[in-house]
Amino acid sequence: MNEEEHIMDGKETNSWKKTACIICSLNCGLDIKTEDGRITKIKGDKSNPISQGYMCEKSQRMDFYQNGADRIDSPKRRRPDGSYENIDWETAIREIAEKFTAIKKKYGGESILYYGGGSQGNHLGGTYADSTIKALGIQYRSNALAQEKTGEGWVQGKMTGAPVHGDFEHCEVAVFLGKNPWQSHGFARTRVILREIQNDPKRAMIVIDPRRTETAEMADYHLAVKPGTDAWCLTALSAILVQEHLVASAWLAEHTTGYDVVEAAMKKIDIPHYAAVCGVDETLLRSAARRIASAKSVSMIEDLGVQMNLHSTLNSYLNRLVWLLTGNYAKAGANNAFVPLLNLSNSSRSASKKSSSGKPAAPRKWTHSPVTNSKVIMGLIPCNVIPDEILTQNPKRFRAMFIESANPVHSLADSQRMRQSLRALECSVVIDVAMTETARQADYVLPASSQFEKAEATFFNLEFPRNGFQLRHPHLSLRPGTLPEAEIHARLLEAMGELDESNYRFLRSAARGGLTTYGLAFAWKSTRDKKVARYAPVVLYRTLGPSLPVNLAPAASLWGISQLYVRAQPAAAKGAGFGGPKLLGGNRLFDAILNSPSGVIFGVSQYSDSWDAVKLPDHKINLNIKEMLDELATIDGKLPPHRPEYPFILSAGERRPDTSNTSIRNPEWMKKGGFGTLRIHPKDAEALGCSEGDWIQLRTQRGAAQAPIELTDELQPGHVSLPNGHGLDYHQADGSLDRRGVSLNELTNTEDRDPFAGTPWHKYVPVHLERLTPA
Ligand SMILES: Nc1nc2c(c(=O)[nH]1)N[C@H]1C(S)=C(S)[C@@H](COP(=O)(O)OP(=O)(O)OC[C@H]3O[C@@H](n4cnc5c(=O)[nH]c(N)nc54)[C@H](O)[C@@H]3O)O[C@H]1N2
Ligand SMILES: Nc1nc2c(c(=O)[nH]1)N[C@H]1C(S)=C(S)[C@@H](COP(=O)(O)OP(=O)(O)OC[C@H]3O[C@@H](n4cnc5c(=O)[nH]c(N)nc54)[C@H](O)[C@@H]3O)O[C@H]1N2
Ligand code: SF4
Ligand SMILES: [Mo]
Repeated sequence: MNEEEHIMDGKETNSWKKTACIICSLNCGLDIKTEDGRITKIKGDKSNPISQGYMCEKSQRMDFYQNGADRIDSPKRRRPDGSYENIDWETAIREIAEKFTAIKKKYGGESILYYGGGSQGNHLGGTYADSTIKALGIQYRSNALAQEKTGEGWVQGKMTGAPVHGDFEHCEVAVFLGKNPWQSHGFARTRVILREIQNDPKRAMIVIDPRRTETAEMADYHLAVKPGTDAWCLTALSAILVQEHLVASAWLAEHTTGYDVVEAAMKKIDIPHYAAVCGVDETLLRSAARRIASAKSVSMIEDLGVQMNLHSTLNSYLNRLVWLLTGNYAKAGANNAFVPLLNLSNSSRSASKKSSSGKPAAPRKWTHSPVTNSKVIMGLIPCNVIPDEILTQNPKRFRAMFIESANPVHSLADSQRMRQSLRALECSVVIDVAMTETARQADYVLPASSQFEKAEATFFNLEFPRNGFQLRHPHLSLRPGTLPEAEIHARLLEAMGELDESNYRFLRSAARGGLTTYGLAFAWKSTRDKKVARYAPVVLYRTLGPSLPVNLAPAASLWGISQLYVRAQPAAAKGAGFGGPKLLGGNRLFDAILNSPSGVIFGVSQYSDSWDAVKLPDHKINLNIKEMLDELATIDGKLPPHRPEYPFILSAGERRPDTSNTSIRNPEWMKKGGFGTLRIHPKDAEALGCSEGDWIQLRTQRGAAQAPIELTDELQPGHVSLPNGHGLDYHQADGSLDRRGVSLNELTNTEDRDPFAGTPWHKYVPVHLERLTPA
């Protein structure tokens, strides 16, 4: 693809073009206009089948991402003094291929950690990374999901084996646990639906959050727990359901196993005591539990307030008990097993079972990390153990890291140790659009084309019963010097000698005959050429890619994904019109994806399909997880720790209108209001001798920072909060550094983590506060 083709394709015309917002997992459909390489106008795309024109104010910031001053346009190699020199692509690819191949030979592929693979807006690159992972024999992976969703994933595996999503549009009662959807979103058309629930007297909203959030403000029941005490609150809710005989007994008998064990545990719970520990009035707890039990349907969603907190895996279990004890699964308005186009957790599972060092090895399941022996969940090692897996003399330590579309130095606990870890490796590579905090520690940095310059998509497709997917077309020319990830991975495999023309030629000519010919040719070739099957994504890119409409080559892996989907999910595919003979159904779906710039409905399910999705014997849900009930039995004696030297609890990472993880780096996008304030209760401020806007010094066990304060009685006394994603080292075009706000993970500790899943306790960081400016 070249510049000329772009112009001929009419990309830079003044018309509205379909794309999506890249800031959060909703990826709301957008119509944009572009001019001279800039995104100049943005509105909601009414024809997007999922977002239907909905968007929030953050969508207006796309050009801050597209034209960030610290975007990179050349591969870079680190010099011994820590500065970077530009090198050409050929040198970069050759050196990276050589170094990683040598590391694989010397220590085995299990010594290389792959991190990332896509963030809130871009998952296509990760489909090609799969080929590099296989070529290098990489066994261990991690990404942001392993610092929030793995506890939930583990519990889910034990209870149903299927990921679920609430049907907030139709539920009678919505429960938000440690989740502030007004700001953070999390289900389609969030604010519209929140308003509908708020305005309908027959429906109710329950919010469990220590803070009176925008969502809590709208709620009928706000259970303002003390920070870190959700396990007591959720246990009390289940205990009330059991002790007041509010459980769905017939439903439980028909659809679940293990209720007797749960019932026995909940009968023992001293409800007034648990209410006192979590600080919620017992009467309010009881009325919330009764409201849940009396509702025709309940949808419940949990997020970082509990997933990055004490007892996080236990909380995920207790959350599920609340809606399962009341029968809220597999029906309209309740939680259902959505049908994904590509399962994000399965896709991150490593495939090869043998040692890649060339020596014969006993088949091994890569179920635990090599050094700390931490559980691999959803195919991922916990983010919090990464430094311990590197900064050690253990011979099994990681020797190299491949990082793609992620900023772990900034986003993972203990930035200082993450920096040390990267520098301790024998080789590290970062693929990113910008010169991030992580890129600044890597041996090689490869510049990716932006999400508006290449075909892109995400697999955050969580809707039920109608599920949709959008392939976004590129609308701006590739920035010179950058490449789409598909091309980067293809070049890496070729440089490693894994693929060449002999693997491609036949398939490339078959592709000219159309998808049916191609499909038959692919089936034939992949049985004769093992590499075609092994490296299918890159092979698709190199062979089918050139036959796709201009600039859509990086969408080629979606052909394979469409084929796998129609085979794995024939009922949902048929429901959406992609049934029939497998190859043809897959081809029709792929065609529809290519030709539906606003997105396509790829699956239509029945509520009863949620039962088929339950992977346990007889499709029955298991309620009895021994590890969780054992932990539950101990929490009484383990009240959240209080350390007198660090008397406040910091929520390190609140979602606000001015946060977007780190996808948007230029702090200029936040023009109004106090940027990066530490929110604090007026009484606490007074005790510290501070008033609005004063600067405060924060000190944790791990580090220190400074921030201006913002007084609010939305927080409880003793609880303070800082926004996520701030404190970036943003370099302006003239090279000057613009650093605003607190880089939170300079304050956090990797050891503060959940004992099961290793997820961090970022919402519970003990902190010391002191007024900075003298009174
Ligand atoms: N604006 C914006 N939206 C985003 C993002 C962004 O960066 N900016 N990021 C996206 C991403 S990656 C994610 S994962 C989601 C996260 O979305 P959320 O989890 O909803 O976001 P947070 O604000 O981090 O945390 C939610 C709530 O947890 C509460 N909380 C703190 N301590 C406790 C506690 O002890 N118990 C309970 N029950 N609650 C507690 C906080 O008060 C807060 O209201 O947001 C997504 N949406
Ligand atoms: N203390 C604390 N830490 C937190 C949180 C918190 O609340 N508190 N929140 C956590 C959560 S929930 C999450 S999800 C993580 C997010 O943290 P990460 O997973 O590290 O994700 P992002 O910060 O969004 O970084 C994404 C990177 O992708 C790059 N990028 C954008 N487009 C492209 C592209 O097309 N190609 C490539 N190759 N790169 C691209 C961006 O420049 C950016 O560097 O942060 C976590 N960290
Ligand atoms: S930030 Fe999230 S909710 Fe807002 S427009 Fe973007 S994708 Fe939609
Ligand atoms: Mo996240």
